[in-house]
Amino acid sequence: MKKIFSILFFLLGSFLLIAQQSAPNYDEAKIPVYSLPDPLVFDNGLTVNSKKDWEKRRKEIYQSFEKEIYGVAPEWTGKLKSTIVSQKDNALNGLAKRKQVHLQLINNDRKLEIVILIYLPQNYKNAPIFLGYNFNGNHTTSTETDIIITDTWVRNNEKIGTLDNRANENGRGKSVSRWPMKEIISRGFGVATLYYGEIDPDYDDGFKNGVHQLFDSSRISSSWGSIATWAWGLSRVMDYFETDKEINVKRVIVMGHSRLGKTALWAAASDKRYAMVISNNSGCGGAAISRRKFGETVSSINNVFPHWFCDNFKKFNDNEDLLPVDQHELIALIAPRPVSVASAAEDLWADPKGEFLSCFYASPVYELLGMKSFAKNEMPPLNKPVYGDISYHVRDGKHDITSLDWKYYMDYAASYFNK
Ligand code: GTR
Repeated sequence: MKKIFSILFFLLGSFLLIAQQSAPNYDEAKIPVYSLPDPLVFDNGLTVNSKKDWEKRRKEIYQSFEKEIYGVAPEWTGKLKSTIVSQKDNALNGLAKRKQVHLQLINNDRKLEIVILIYLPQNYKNAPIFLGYNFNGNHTTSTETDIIITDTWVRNNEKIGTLDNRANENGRGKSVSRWPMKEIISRGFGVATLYYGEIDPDYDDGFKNGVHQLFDSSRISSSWGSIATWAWGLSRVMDYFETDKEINVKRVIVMGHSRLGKTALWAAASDKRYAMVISNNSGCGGAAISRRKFGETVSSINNVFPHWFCDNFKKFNDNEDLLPVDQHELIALIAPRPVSVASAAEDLWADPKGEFLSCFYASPVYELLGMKSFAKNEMPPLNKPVYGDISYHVRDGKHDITSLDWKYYMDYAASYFNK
C-alpha cells in the first residue's frame, strides 16, 4: 500500500512539474533575470566602434543566427525561368495592372514551381512594392475570379473551406481582410504575394518535399529549417524582380505576419536587396526577445514546429541564456534599412513587450550607422505608432494583420518613398 502511495505521489509530482514547465508565462513579474548579448561587442569581448567594425560584427551575428537558429541555406547555382501566365490591365475595377508569374526554380534536372500574383498601380513607375507570402494560396487574397488556385498541399482550414489539403474555389477571397489590395494600390503601392507552401509545405515531413527536392537530402544539425527556406524563396522572387522592367527592385518592402513575419525578418537579414522590412506579430523566433520566456518559448516552438528552425536551435530549449544571440540582434542585422515591428495587444503569445524591446535594444546599431535612435524604453500607447528608422506599433485586438496595421505600414513606407 505504502509503495502504491509513493508511486502515486511521484506521478502527481512529475505531472505538476511538467504542467508548470509547459504553462506559458504571462506575468511580467515572473520574467527571469537575463542579460542580453550586446550587438556592439564582438564575441571576443572587443567593442565595435566604427561602421567598418560593424560589418565584421554583423557577420559574426549573422553566422550565429544561421548556425544555431534558422539554419544554413545550401548554395544556389540554379536557374530561374519565368512565364507570365496571365496579364490584365484593368484589374480591381481598373485601379491596377495585374499579372500572375509562373516561376520555375531549376537546379540541374530538378524543378520547383511557384506562382507570384502581382498588382501594380497604373502609374507603376517607381512604385514601392510590398512583397509577402500568404498563408492559404493566392486566390484567397483577392476576390478576382481568375486568380490561379495552387495545386500544392495546403493546411486544412474550415474558414477557408479546405478539408483534403487541397485548395479550392471555397477559399477565393477569404483572406482579403489581410490583403486590402484596393487601398494599397490607391495609395500608389504595388503588392506581390505567393503561397508559402509552394516553397516548403508547412508540416514536418523530414525535409523532403518543396524546395528540399531541389537539393541533396543529407542534413546536419545546422541545415536550414522551413523559415530559412521561405526566406530563401523570397530571394528568388527578388531575382525574378531584377528581370521585370515594371518593378523597381530598389523599392521592395518585404513583409509578413506571424510565422511569415519571422520569415520577413530573416529574409531581410539574409538579403540586403530589400529596402524596407515589416514584421507583423512575429513573436518567438521573430522580433520577441527569447530570454524573456513570455508567451511562446523556444522549447514550445521547437516542440510544436520541429521543422521551422535548424536542429541546433533545440539545444536552447529551456536554455535561452546559452543562445549566442537574441532577437534584438536580428533587427540589428537589418540596419540601416527601415524596419517596422508591430504587435497586437491581445496577442500575448507573441510577447508584445518583447517585440518592442527588440526594437529598443537594436537601436544602438542604427545610431552607430548614423540613423535615428529608437524612442525611449517605454511601450507607446495603443494605436500610436512610433515612426523612425526603427518603427513600432501595438494595435488593439488579436493576433492578425488588419487594415489598421496596413494603414500604419503604408504611412511609414510613404514617408520613406515620398508617396
Ligand atoms: C502559432 C505559433 C506562432 C506563430 C503563429 C502563426 O501557432 O506558435 O509562433 O507563428 O502560429 O504563424 O500564425
